[in-house]
Amino acid sequence: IRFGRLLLTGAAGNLGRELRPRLRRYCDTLRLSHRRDFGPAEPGEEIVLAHLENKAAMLALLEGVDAVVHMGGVSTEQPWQPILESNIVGAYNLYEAARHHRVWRIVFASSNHVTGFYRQDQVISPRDPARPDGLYGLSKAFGEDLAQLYFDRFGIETVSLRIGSSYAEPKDRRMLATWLSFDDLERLVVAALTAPVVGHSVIYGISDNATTWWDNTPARHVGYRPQDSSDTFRAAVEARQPRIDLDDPAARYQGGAFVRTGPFEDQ
Ligand code: 15L
Repeated sequence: IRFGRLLLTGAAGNLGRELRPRLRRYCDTLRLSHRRDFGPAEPGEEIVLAHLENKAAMLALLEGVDAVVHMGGVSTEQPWQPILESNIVGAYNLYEAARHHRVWRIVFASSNHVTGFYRQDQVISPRDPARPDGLYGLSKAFGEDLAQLYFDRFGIETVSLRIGSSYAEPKDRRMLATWLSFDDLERLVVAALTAPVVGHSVIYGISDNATTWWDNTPARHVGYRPQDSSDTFRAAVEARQPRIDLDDPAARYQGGAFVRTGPFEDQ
């Protein structure tokens, strides 16, 4: 499948930068958006800057778009105000604009922090209830609920990707379970864009790691087949981090350090 115009939000972010050259191969025009200037467009690209909380700007951003890969928004635990603006109001503005312009599919960068308060000795699936580990995870849970509402009411399809840890390499022991390689990120996004019927589907974004807390069986219809594994890095990671402190909640819960970081004033 090749798209006419694909929109990538958060194009200058960590994962946006990885997806930018990769997604160009799947469309005639890749529209790139971010809240701040990030340089010129390359051939086959167009740049439209927009703040997610600006409804008029979001309406203009989605005009003429076939599908959206929404990587934009706050991506770590932050104070309430930026989360409210980018991830709550911003997600609403995006779906309202999609409804207005009849955009048929959105790939939503959700996060494993929607379920960060499950323990690391539990294997859960996208069907288990949310257990956000902070305001950031909570805002992503809102985004997923929004996606469900816009499918049920308006038929706009979404695949919510509960991305684990997408970096060049796993950095610590937790990431042996949560790691998603950049090549697998591309496979995941392309599967989410091209699967014939998704309704609103939720899938964890992980490579084919031996250790895993997430069972993606309910999302097999998305057709994502990871080809990389954190196991390649296991020996090096374990040598670097020989011991884990089980008194530290970051070592017990799936959300890692997110379960004890946050804007709560008394912390
Ligand atoms: C996330 O949601 C963050 O965007 C990213 O910075 C990582 O920390 C990741 O989760 C993770 O859980 O490792």
